Parts: sequence; structure tokens; C-alpha cells
Amino acid sequence: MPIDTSKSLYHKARTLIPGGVNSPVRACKSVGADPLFISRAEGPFIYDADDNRYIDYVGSWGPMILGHRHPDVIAALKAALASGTSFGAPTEAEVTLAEMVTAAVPSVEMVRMVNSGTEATMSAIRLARGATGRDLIVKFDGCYHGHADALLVEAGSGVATLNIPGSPGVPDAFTAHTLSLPYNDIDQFQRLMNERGDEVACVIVEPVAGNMGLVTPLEGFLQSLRVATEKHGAVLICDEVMTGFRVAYGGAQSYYGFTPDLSCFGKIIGGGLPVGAYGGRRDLMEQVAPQGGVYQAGTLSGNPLAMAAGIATLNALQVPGFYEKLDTAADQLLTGLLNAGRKADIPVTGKRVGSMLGLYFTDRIVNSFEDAKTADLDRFSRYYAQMRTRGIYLAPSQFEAAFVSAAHSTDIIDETITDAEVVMAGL
Ligand code: HOZ
Repeated sequence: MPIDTSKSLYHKARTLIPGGVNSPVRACKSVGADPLFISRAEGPFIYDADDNRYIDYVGSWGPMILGHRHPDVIAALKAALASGTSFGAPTEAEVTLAEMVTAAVPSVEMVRMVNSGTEATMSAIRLARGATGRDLIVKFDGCYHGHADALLVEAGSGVATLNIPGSPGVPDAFTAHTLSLPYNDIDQFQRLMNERGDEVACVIVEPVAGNMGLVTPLEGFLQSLRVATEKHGAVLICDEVMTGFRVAYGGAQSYYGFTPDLSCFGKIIGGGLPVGAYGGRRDLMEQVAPQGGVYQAGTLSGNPLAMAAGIATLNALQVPGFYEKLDTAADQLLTGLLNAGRKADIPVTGKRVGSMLGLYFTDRIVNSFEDAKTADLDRFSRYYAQMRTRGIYLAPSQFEAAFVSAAHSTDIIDETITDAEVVMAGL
């Protein structure tokens, strides 16, 4: 096996693909590293092009809740593949997955499949605007809802990682109708709604913010969004692209007990293939074309391979005790990492909801993007690099969540904690 295949692939990729990558965060720029090019993955492990093995806590940024190459998913894909890869016409699998999503999430009475989380949020917002006849969107600082023009305002994920306020190419007029407020600040939100609530088409929120590390909603925050949107006739959109089928089978809305008007999904419902979905109240969804006038379309939407992987994944999640086991594993990891920080006497804080978690090198309790930004990014970069050298694959950004899968055994997590103890002691 040649040495440094990743490096030479990256070198070539940079001449052919902007930044050498097809999505910015994975370039590892903010942590001063080069990306690893991946050749394969199995269970909790991911292997680079030089055949180095890593314990994977990125999980393809969320979809791989069962671990890589789960036998049921692979079998479903093989079966689907035997019938064809794309028809651009309705299939039974789309009806099955729609039925599974609506059964799992009671607020979703109808659902439309798309190809990514970005498409899902963009389409949900169009629907909210179409249904209300209003333009204004309210979002929260540090939340990332994909890269649609109107949503690149105070955004998390790559926008936060690369520390850019927005993006060239987005005309001011496209973001003029987007207001971004501090996450978890109920007072500011209520003030805004009291002043301009009747102009608001929708409020969109990550119920657990997973694109600025991991920030949990303070008690009453999500409920306050529900009450105010209902009062002012605005649509509440719950962005469950990360949390859907992750923090609970019914998503964060079942975990926290609130009922949005529309929800967006992606990641897990595609079982590792490119999928998104938006759905919600029947009276709203009936306004989507061709039933209604709000236009949205896609050649590959409802792709048979993606539907097959999604169905197999959702079936596997319904095994009794699945989420309890996953919670225990994620708790073992977060507790171990926080203890490692304590032993090393460095400021580390972190939170977890189900099997998604975040760790910050700061002594602040992180309840907002402002708090998240107090984290020591240099220390994070050193932590990332040294963990990677020891075979632990983390998201290359302080502003991304980590994901534990059902394939992460107690031993594997113990191994991770042991490495973290060594690394943190030297930070
Ligand atoms: N937006 C994803 C992270 N929250 C994907 C990042 C990537 O693939 O580079």
C-alpha cells in the first residue's frame, strides 16, 4: 500500500475540485489539517486511502446510526439495485417510507421526499411563505439549515467553522427577510414576535442545535416558539435533519414534547444515501404542487436505492431497547471525555442528547452561539490532530456534533477515552 495516498489524492483533488472537497468542513482547514481520503468503512470504523483504521464519530455527519455497512441496509440496497437505480416515477418504496415517517412523527401527516436537508428546509420555508403570504423568516444564531441563500445568516456548521458572516453571491435582498436571534433567548424572541409577529411567515429551529457543537434547548424555549407562532399565525418549522430518528425514533419533538407545523428530515431517513424530506400538517402539505400551488420538484426525489436504505434503517431502529443501548454508549463517551478534561485540568464542557454530543474547550456553560464561540479553537485543533493520529476520527470543527452508532461497543468507547486522556494531558 503506497504511503500518503490521502495526501496525493488531496493534491490532485485541489486542482479539480474547489478546495479539493465537495463540502467545505471536511477539508479540515479550520484545524490546520489535510483531509483524509476514505476508502471504506465497517461498523464503527472508517479506513483512509492508506488503510489506516479510525474509530468514527462523524458517522457521515449523522446518518450512520447503525454503523457502517449494516447487513440489513446492504441487503436492502442489493435487492433494490437488482430492480434498477432510478425511474423518475413513483414506487411502492416511497409509499412505505412515507408511511413509516408519518407513523413515527405524529405532527407529520403528509411528507414529500427530496434529496438533501438543504432542499428540505428550503422547500419548507417556501411552503410557509406560500401558505401565509408573508416573507419574514426567523432563525437562531449558530443554527444551520443548509446552504439556501436566505438561510446563510449567522449560520452554524461550515459558515461558523470558516468564520464567515454570510456568503458572497447572496444578494442582500435575499437575506433582507431573514432575522436571526440568539438561541435560547426567550425574551428577545418574544419581543420580536410582539413587534413583528404578524409579518413572520415562519420560525425555523434546530430543536437540538448540532451545527455549533451541541447546544440543548433551555426549558421552555421550544414551547415559547410554539405558543408565539400559533398566536401570530406563523408556521413553526422544526429542523430535524440531525435529530430526526437520532435522539428518539420520533425525533426531538417527541423527546421534548412539542408539536411543530412542519418538520424537515435528512441523514438517517436515507440510511447513508442522499435523502431529505419535509412534512407536517395536512392542510399545509396539500398546498405543495401538484396538489397545491407551491412549486417544488426533483428528478431523483424518492430514489429507489435511497428509499430502500431508509426503510431498512428505520426498521432496524425499531428493535426494542435500541435507543436505550445507544444512550448508554453515548453517555459512557461523554462522561469519559469530560473526566479526561478534568484529570488534565483543562476547561472542558459538553452536553449530550441521545447519541449526539458536543464537547467544548471553554469554562462557560454553552447555551448559545456566543457561548460556543468562547471555546479555545487552538486547543481544539491540537486535540483533533492528536486524536486523529491515535486513530480517532472526529469532526474537524469545534462547531459540529459527534455521533455514536449502535456499532460502538463499550470496548471501543473505552479505547477512545483512554486516547482522550493521553491527548488532553498534553494539551
Ligand atoms: N453540513 C454538514 C455538517 N453539519 C456536512 C459537512 C461536510 O460534509 O463537509
